[in-house]
Amino acid sequence: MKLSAAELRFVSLPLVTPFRTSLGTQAVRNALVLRLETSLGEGWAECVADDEPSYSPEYLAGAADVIRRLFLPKLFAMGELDPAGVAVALDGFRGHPMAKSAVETAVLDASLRATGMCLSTYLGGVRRRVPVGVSVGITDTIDELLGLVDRYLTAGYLRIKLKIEPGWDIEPVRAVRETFGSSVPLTVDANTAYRPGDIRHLRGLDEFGLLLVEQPFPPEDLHSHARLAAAMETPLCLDESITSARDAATALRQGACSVINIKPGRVGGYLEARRVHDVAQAHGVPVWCGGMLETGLGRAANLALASLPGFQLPGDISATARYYTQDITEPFSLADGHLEVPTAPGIGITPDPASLARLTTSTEWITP
Ligand code: SMG
Ligand code: MG
Repeated sequence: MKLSAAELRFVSLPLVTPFRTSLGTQAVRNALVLRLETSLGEGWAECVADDEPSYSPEYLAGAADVIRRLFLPKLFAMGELDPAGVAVALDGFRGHPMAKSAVETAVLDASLRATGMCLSTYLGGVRRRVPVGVSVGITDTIDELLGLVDRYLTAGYLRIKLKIEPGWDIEPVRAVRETFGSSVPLTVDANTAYRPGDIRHLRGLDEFGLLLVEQPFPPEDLHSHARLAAAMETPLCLDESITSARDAATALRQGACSVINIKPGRVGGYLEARRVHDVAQAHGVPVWCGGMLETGLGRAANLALASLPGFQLPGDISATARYYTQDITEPFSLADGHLEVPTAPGIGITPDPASLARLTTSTEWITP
């Protein structure tokens, strides 16, 4: 397969309601859509970086720059392009896993489309539909939070994740438990908002029977995660800290987590995501698929990933309506708390041309 041209497109999707986390509040999802033209046909992917480097060091304009100026020229120069060769070709460039993931996924999509295989089959998926949860942002009041949780439980979501931060942790969790009972699968995600001195406070979450506590401390601080994991009964899950299968092995060896949130963008692509899954499987540790408010392109590919056997907890792969009234692809909807794994070749979906055009803010065409 040979790469002949690439289209880089910025799209802007208004959120149905602003999404607040310990990192800030987001009202619009701007994303980068990549379309590659190859000798075997086209391939699509999105880059999940945000506008600003707050969740991770990557940001959209930077991702577009590194793809346009460094990654694509490398791939144009390759005689034979194949999915596994992308990471090897880009290995000399440090970091930028979300940008690398977008490029690799688009190559993978083109290659699988050409052979007629869907991503789930390629990765080793074993499920046709996957259980999904919903991530609930920080709200102004507890009442508002309870209203949202009620709505999502009624919609059928199989797990509720509450975003927490110092000052918004024990009380909202207690209110949700008191209102909806102890049987609702419940987790919390701090997006690195706590410090080592908060270990005693965080142990206060143990009384609520949470499935897991996600990423309380900064990404580099495996030591504090290991201390908390030893001090707490609730399983500890890492998100931001895990940027590769090697990181996963290190974190598990250090006892820094007993569950892993896998996001393909954060680890450099679906192939590395599968390796993270495999490392966790080898340790008997469950994984689940995280979310980055993906458009339908990323949502489709994440469903394929979540069909692998080690994905034992509901993912942050909510129905399209959780975030968007209008997406660039046809929407994914919830049935019985599950989303269906796409079975069409490649990532299994392409943008709807009219919706894509309507939501596009700029387009760039790149040739060798
Ligand atoms: O796509 O449903 C989704 C978002 C799920 O909470 C979610 N993602 O840390 O897990 C996480 C966050 C990262 C994005 S918000 C900064
Ligand atoms: Mg998280």
